[in-house]
Amino acid sequence: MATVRDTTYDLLRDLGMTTVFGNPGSTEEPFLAAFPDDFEYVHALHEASAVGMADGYAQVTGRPAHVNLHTAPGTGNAMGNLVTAWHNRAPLIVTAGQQTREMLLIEPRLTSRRATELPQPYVKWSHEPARAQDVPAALMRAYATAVQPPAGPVFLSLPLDDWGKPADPYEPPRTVSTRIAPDPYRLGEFAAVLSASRAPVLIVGAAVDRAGAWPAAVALAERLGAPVWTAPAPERAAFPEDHPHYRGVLPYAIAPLAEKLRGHDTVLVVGAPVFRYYPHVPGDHLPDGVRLLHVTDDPEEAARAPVGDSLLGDAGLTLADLLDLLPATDRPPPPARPAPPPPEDGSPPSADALFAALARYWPADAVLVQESPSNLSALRRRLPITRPGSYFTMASGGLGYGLPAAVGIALAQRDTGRGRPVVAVIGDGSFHYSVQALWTAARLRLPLVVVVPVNQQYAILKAFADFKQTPGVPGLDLPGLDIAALARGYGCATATVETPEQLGEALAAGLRADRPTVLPAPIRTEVPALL
Ligand SMILES: Cc1ncc(C[n+]2csc(CCOP(=O)(O)OP(=O)(O)O)c2C)c(N)n1
Repeated sequence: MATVRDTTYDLLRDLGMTTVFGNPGSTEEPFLAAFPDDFEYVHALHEASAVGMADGYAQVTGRPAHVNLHTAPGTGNAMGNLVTAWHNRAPLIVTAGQQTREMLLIEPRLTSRRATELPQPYVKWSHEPARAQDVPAALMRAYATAVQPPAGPVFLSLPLDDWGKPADPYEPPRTVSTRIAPDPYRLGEFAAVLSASRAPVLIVGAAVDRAGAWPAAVALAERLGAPVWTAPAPERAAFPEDHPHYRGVLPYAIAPLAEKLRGHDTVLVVGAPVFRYYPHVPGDHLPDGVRLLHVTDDPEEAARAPVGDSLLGDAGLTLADLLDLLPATDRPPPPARPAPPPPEDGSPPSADALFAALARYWPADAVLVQESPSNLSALRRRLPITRPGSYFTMASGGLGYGLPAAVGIALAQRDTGRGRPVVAVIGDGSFHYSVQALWTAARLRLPLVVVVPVNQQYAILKAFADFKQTPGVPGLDLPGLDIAALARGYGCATATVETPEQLGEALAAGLRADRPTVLPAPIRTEVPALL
């Protein structure tokens, strides 16, 4: 007779979820026992890394990823990157072990108390099945919940004695839709506002990339003759950043953002929150008389926008529909952006000079993973993203995502056969939050290159302290860290990049290697302004 375990593996197989990211414990062993040959267990040394890898993997494969965690402590360790997965809209099925049902009443060691509350509010659904026989159907419901818009993580707490119980008859997978088409009447209203607009501007966000809708965004911008901005702090790039209409990433504060929109009468935001602000710089959200139209597939995101009218819809479907409805205009295209001046020389180099070199040696099809807070604007200025699916970072503000995400992204590049090179730029502070992901990359022999700009400080926090005029904050310096030794300890190749020119050779060698390479690059320590 089939057990709950047999039926669950059959369902996982039929759902195409044969990769499990995790870190095992005794509460998971009955599930993992006799692990099937056609499944792959991606062993992370810490749960934050398991979740970050699964998130990157899910985003690149475009399919949900399974993470298996150890009861309460494992779920706790995973929480930071679960927050990120929620904001990233990453469809993760997170399962965690639970103590034996028969003993739960007396709360033995490794009981997860109120297990379903633990990951809240950063999962779309959290459940501990009432009966062992419900585990496969709960998994199906978890899957259906994770992939429907807005996609995101779900959580199942699974008692360890459930796996050997007799199963109900196997139910093959159900399917659900993953895109919301916009209401045609309201879409018509949006199109009418845009066609009557004197000076429209388009603001795009990560959902445009998730929807594979770069061509539609470009076509709409050209149809409208509109300049294009990326919404603040984007987790993915959504528009070719070398396109003549492209203006850059909007600032993440209320007043400076509104200032950039001055002169326009209509703002169309597609696939981003309105807006992802960070420091509080009070002011009007929009210049006087500006009308904002917001397209999102998330009713909560629509509800919490401080200004504007919203239309619920998938970014790609809505852009395509708007294109059908909007006539050509004779509005001249906006003037092209001036190229940045060459970076200044110096030793150690500035972040700007380092990234100018990175751009020179950048393989055209490479994917950038970014977690380098104070150097972000220099990186984005020097290294424009010109192809879809080429830029990933966290939408949450939580560190410890970039390094494991890069491992998951590199694995997905290999598993999907796309084989695009993956380069991560990770600050010397950010490097430590999920550093053990390097070991998994080494075990998997992934040719991932990690460039670490070494400024020996939390520069962004110094910038924030300057901005808020809060001097004397402790814990903002990072002396005495040996990045190369850590990289070697986890099985990576490493070489210090002393001058920007050395980056070319080091990068090419790393991308040819059969293991990850970490490239610490000392940079100047001046603190860039927050805004
Ligand atoms: C999990 C987590 N802990 C702490 C912080 C606060 N924090 C934000 S940026 C930062 C420093 C990042 O340092 P580094 O990677 O060296 O980048 P730099 O600012 O120097 O460019 C810290 C500690 C955070 N965002 N997330």
